[in-house]
Amino acid sequence: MFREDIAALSTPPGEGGIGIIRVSGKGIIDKISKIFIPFSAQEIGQRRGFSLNLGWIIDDDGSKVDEVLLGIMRAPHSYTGEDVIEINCHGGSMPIRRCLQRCLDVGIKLAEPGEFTKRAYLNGRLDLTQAEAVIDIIRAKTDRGLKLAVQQLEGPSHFIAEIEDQLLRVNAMLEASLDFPEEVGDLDYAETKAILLTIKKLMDKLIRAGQRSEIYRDGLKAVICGKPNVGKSSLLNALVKKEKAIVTEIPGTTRDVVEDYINIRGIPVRIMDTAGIRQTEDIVEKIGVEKTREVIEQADLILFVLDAGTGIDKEDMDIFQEVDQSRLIVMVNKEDLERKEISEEKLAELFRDIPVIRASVQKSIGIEALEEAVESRVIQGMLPGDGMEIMINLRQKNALIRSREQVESALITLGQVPLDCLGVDIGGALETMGEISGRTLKDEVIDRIFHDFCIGK
Ligand SMILES: Nc1nc2c(ncn2[C@@H]2O[C@H](COP(=O)(O)OP(=O)(O)OP(=O)(O)O)[C@@H](O)[C@H]2O)c(=O)[nH]1
Ligand SMILES: [Mg+2]
Repeated sequence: MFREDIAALSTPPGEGGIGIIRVSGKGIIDKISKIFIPFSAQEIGQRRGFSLNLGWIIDDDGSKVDEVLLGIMRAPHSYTGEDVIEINCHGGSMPIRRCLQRCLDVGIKLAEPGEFTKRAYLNGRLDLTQAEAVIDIIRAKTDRGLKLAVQQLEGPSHFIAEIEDQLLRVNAMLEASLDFPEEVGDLDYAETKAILLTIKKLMDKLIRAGQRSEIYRDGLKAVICGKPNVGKSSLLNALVKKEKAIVTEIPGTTRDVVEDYINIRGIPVRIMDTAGIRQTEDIVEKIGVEKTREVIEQADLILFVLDAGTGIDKEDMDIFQEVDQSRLIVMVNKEDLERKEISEEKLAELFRDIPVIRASVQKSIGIEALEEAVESRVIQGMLPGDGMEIMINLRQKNALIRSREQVESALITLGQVPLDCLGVDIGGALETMGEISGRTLKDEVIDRIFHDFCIGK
């Protein structure tokens, strides 16, 4: 298959120690030879295997553009599986731009986003789940997210392979009964059912792992809300460990949504402080309250702050009625005050089945308990322990859900419909599983997946 030679800047644009331009394709060594003069007497075309070559990128007229270090990785031992050259030039916008331009001058095309990784996939260096793991590694926001993505890179998830194996086994049993009924006899329904149930169980686990990975990949949106002056901004500052939001004793201080990223026990959390919700005639505050309602609507988690000093009043209860209680964590703040108005009985009565934390943000009490509550709230019922420490992305999860539907349909109709009807379900489930590794995916879909990558990757 003919593929053009491609080049792109693979390091972030802007100033840095070095900038790396990656070049891949069959003809690149000849082409780069025209614009590179090595310090050593040996031309790069004569270099075999892996080599590092110091020299100059030169202009048409032979003048020097930049001193560079050229890494050459010969096919097939490279990222893309083709000949790859990495030009390490000086990391400024001018040397990068000029060196890249020289590559284009000798007939190398600018790469599309993800094109290097796509070639690695097309050349069989990576399967689709591994290629997708590359994006997850680049975008990982916490240690835990990185660890899961790197695991995914190590090989096609053996759970997926296991499901495919089992489906193939059922398929083979089915076909044998259809084609050689005399020799094989009727399908062993009990065994088929047992295998299908095992498959379904494994799929359920993977889909749950998918929900967990979404959180590790995209982060969790958490909103701090409550009536004015309860200590919402103080809580934000305590969580992000800096004076991010303005704190005053005047109710109605915060108007805009103030947000930051934090890492709560490996879970990336986008935490948002909001204007206190109350009836107000102040135009600016009113807009703030509207904004608060919007972000609460989209939040995965709501931290509802109460004030031990004022007790629970109608304002608090109005907010409580308004928000989705299944996403709630209650925090009773200002527990350091002499006058404490909120009793244990009252909390138990009002917030049944909702985690409640007593805290004093000012005295740094309760922050750890809050983090613990966030963690257990998020991964409730889907914590590892089921051996599913893997990354499943949305595309893979959706394929699994569709495949599971076909397995379920096979389970329901098993023994009630002719065997070839059952074959349709099993075949369908197999085909859908193939989408995960890319085995049965259409080219347009594959193109779309790689377009999510950044340029130079
Ligand atoms: N005693 C005590 N005071 C606190 C505590 N946390 C916050 N405060 C005080 O409560 C007041 C309000 O704090 P903020 O963090 O601005 O409250 P807020 O909920 O963001 O207020 P608005 O933005 O006006 O809605 C400030 O004077 C804080 O110093 C606490 O744990 N104990
Ligand atoms: Mg505030």
